[in-house]
Amino acid sequence: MTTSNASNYRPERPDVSSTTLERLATLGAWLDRRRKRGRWLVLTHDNPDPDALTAAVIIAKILRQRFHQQATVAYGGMIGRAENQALVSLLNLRVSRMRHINLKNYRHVAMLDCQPGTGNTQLPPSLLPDLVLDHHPRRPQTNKVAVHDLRDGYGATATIAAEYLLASELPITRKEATAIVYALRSETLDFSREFPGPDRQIYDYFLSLADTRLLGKIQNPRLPEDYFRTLHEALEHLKTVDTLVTSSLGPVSQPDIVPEIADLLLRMHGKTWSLCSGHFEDRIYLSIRTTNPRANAARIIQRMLGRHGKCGGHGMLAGGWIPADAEVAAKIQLRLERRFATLLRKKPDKMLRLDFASTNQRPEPSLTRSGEVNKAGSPLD
Ligand SMILES: [Mn+2]
Repeated sequence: MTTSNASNYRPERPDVSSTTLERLATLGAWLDRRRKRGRWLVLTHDNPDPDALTAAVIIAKILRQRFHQQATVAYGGMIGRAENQALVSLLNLRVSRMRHINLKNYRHVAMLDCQPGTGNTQLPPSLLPDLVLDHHPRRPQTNKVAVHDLRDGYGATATIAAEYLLASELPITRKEATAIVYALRSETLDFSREFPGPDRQIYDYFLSLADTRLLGKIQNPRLPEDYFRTLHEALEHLKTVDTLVTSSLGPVSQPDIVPEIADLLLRMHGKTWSLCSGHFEDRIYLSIRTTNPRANAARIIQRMLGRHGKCGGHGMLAGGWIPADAEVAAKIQLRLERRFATLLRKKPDKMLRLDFASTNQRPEPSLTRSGEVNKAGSPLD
């Protein structure tokens, strides 16, 4: 076979695992026993990321087209990142905010990229979903869910959903393929780490079906002024000790900016752990990142928050929140920073402010006699 033109290259359709075929059949049989057509609420975790949004949209399609159900995708919180907003708008993902949803109108609930009892969804604790697809560690309540498929070796829940899509033999649109590709890229941080699951194979196949022009637009969206304002604030509140870097933000306009800053801080040379926190609607949100593939970020955040908060994550990234009024937020954030340092065996008293403003002061440009800015010495555009 010759593949002279890259765009003609089409990887083979990945084999669908027997587990996927079995679970899809289980879901079908379970629905058959219910006879009546049900309305499904397909729920992501709060402040959903591309993985959760994509998995939910794909599963809703399968429920509609393969099982002839009615399905609505919904999420709590906000879609904050500009990339994620672009994902939804450019790919026309049909998703609703939970505040516009009346739970009573739904017979069934599916949970994607999350599980019951974690406190990061809008499902009341008294209600149990009927379907759960997730790649996070198993929670005890999930054992009571009628149909559940947990694969913690997978890099993304969207990979599980993509397998279901292949197994359902429904036609795949370019936009769906694009969403899956973006979900896998962002969730695996561009495959910077290998996963034992079939993520890479699924990714390669769906990339060949994706719209790369739209993908580019999603990955490089226009950023609101507010993003730069928060970035500025984050840079003014950097602290570091040894390989740790932290930033505590005041009130933020949307909680997703907290993990976004944590991601950015981790890129700082010589740093292997980052922590960012910010206050939003009576909660302190915090995110931890590490470059160490053998670390357990989820455990660190759990120990930081104790019983007061809710959190989740994996080895290299974790996030969570604790309730806090605006007046006490800064104090608690400081305590969290110190606890973070202590847990990673650094001395909290050695944490120093990284003050960019006082170093590297750039002289004000001087005006020439004609009133023009003298550009001498500045690099050419
Ligand atoms: Mn996920």
